[in-house]
Amino acid sequence: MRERGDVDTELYRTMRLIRRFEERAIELVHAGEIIGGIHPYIGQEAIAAGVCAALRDDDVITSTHRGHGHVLAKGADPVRMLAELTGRATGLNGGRGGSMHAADFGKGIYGANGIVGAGGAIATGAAWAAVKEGSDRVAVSFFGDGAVSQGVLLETFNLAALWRLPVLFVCENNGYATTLTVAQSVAGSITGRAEAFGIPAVSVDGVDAAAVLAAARDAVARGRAGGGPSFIEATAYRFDAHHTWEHKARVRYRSDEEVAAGRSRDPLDVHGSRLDADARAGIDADVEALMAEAVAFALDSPRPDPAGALDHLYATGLRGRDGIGLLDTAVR
Ligand SMILES: Cc1ncc(C[n+]2csc(CCOP(=O)(O)OP(=O)(O)O)c2C)c(N)n1
Repeated sequence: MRERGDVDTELYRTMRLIRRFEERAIELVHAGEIIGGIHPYIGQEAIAAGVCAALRDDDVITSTHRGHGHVLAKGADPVRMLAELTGRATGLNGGRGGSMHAADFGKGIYGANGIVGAGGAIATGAAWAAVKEGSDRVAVSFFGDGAVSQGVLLETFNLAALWRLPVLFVCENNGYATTLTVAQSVAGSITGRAEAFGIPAVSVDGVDAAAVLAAARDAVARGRAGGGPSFIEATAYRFDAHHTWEHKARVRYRSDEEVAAGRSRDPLDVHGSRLDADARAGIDADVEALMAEAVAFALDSPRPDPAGALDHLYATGLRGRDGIGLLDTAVR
């Protein structure tokens, strides 16, 4: 458990940071500074904040295509994270990973991931490694409702349960996989998938950070004590587009009424109302200043040197094989 400050204050600070990070990132997408766009996490902040508040620095998370919130909540530097999204050499991963591949192994962040469902197996491998080394570290895999019928995830549930691994599966049910509703894509129930493997599963209000934190604490304690995997389904509403591409394409799959109803319950207000108004305003101001610094740092930073485009592709000592075009000439 992180010891920094009062838990309620820290939950709000994390959510506010994620919210403003996303809003500033969207501005940078529209300004042409973030190539390819992003998948905004706005509306789901309580899930990343609540789960990561139950973790220690040496615990591990794996994330998704909608990963900024998880990465920030686990402790990545927001300044270098925004530089990463804008493809700058000063970014968390030298500007090579971008929005969907940001990682910080030193903080236990084993990466956002563009492949739906893939993070589950990686987190479970990290949990297995933790057991092997005799530590009580746990691993968390975040994924969306669109991942719950992916074969890799179901195979992962089996091994995690069989080997009683300290992994927490967190399904963020925001009602949609791109434009497909849960009703159209999920047979049975989401928690039922975990229960079929004997994994304890709960559904929580993913708009309430305190409720998410309480469920995550139970699951993490079970994992640390050798009780095996757990599963949390956290329901929330994605306030913005599936991807910023939608801002131009204007795909119509949610009615204006539905979006307005979804946005009417804002996780920042649900939890922020528990804070003293002055304390909340102070956090908002701090975050504002931090994000102004992050934007300025990103825009002032250089882009990576194209001459180093093939750096970091191989572990030290490995070389590209002869006869495969680009590598053949460039690696030498
Ligand atoms: C294996 C795989 N299949 C399809 C895609 C394309 N894809 C990207 S995001 C997405 C929807 C994912 O929905 P969900 O898991 O509910 O997460 P959300 O976008 O709602 O956060 C899909 C199908 C992909 N990235 N990976």
